[in-house]
Amino acid sequence: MTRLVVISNRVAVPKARGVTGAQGGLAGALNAALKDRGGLWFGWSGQESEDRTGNMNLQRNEGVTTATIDLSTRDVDEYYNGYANSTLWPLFHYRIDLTEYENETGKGYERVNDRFADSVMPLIEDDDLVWVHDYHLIPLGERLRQRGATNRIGFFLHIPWPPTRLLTSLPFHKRLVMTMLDYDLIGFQTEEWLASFVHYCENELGAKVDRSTGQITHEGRTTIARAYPIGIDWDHFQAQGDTGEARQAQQRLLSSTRHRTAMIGVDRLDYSKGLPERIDGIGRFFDQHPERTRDLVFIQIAPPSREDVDSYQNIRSLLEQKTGQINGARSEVDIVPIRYVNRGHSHAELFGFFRAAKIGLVTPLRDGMNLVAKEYVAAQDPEDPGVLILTEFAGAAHQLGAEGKGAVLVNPHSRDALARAIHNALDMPLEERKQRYEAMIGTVRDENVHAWTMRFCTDLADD
Ligand code: ADQ
Repeated sequence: MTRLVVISNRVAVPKARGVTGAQGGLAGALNAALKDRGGLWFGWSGQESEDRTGNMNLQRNEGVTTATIDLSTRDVDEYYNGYANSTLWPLFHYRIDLTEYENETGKGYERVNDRFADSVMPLIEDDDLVWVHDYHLIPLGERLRQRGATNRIGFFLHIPWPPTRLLTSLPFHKRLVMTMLDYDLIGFQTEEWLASFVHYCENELGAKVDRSTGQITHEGRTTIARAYPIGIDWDHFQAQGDTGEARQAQQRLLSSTRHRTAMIGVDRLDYSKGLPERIDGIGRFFDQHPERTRDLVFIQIAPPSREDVDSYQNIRSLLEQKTGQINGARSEVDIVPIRYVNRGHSHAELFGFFRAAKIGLVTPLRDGMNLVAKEYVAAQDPEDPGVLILTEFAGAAHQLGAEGKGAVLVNPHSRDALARAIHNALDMPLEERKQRYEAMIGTVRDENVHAWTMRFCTDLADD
């Protein structure tokens, strides 16, 4: 089997033992694929120094080598906080109101992609399969080709691909997309994002597209673009659910909510996750059904992320303010309707919380896939499953909300729709909850992250 080289912004450096067992999720799946084939994982160490040191840190464990480099403070400002997280992330999540269009950070982004290419190129061998991940590294394939790489090189985008009319607001958008034609295979989370990409290639580049094969040809370059919906690490997550830590977490939540139904949200603190809109929807539900304040408690777990970016600081204070208003208006001596927890939890604890919560509220305004929705379903008791309320605008809705079965789909922008969905979920009979759970669980179990890795790598090696 050909060796695999994974390149992503950050590298999950494996522990000395039990690499996949300890991590789970994407990191675990990539490590498993790397271990199967033997391989290398390259990226940024997460460290920054005043001036870049040029040093590479290499570690080897059970057939997997990780190689990391540090970035300079300027690189982190321009590439990571700047172009990646203040330009591409908001734009690709349809938030041109939050998108910063700065040529300077764009140059920093290109410089760091060149730097990645320079650093990783000597580590790539002739027959290696190379798999580049996410919006931080869109031009990396082109940069590797410029340095002579003739390998099969694939790219997977974890976030949505925006509609053409939004993408054209980005200066130099053609230059960015043209770089993607140097990949042999491009993966998107859903057919919807794939269709937006194909639309752009046809209408803005004038590329020739063969929809049956996914082939896109332009100016002598051909790539293949397809949808590869990512899944959770099912086995790892189930094993987490079987621990004392998970059972304790479940018990803790159950005993603290007593006779009330617990409804849970778990998200990184990010404006794409629709958190203020979610709180507004809950507020509308309590306004419409004040007598049910004694029936429902909402727990939102949202650890801070990307705190160096301004728009992320604003979301935190907005959320605290909205939560405070509802709690101020509706609390009793023995009741607080919303609990807002500003820190992360282990997957074992999350499993326990998900199982204790009879409603899972996953309402991003836009999300590439959303693995929390799948984890919530995976943690349910088949004999007494909870209800998943899921945004229409996440990739996961394509798999879990089809034909009115499975998740209760909701428009996350509408307070009334959210309030109605909560009301519906709160009173849903056991029979319907079971039917909806049955409609989702097979997909969550079988279309897991290992199947996803296998599908992408097989196509990349074969096509
Ligand atoms: P994210 O935006 O980070 O990922 P998501 O897929 O929901 O979104 O979560 C990834 C993981 O983080 C999940 O395993 C979840 O359990 C964990 N997590 C989230 N909040 C947590 C919390 N409060 N405490 C502890 N753990 C938490 C990006 C894209 C998604 C896409 C993934 C994978 O934005 O659309 O699904 O990549 O491709």
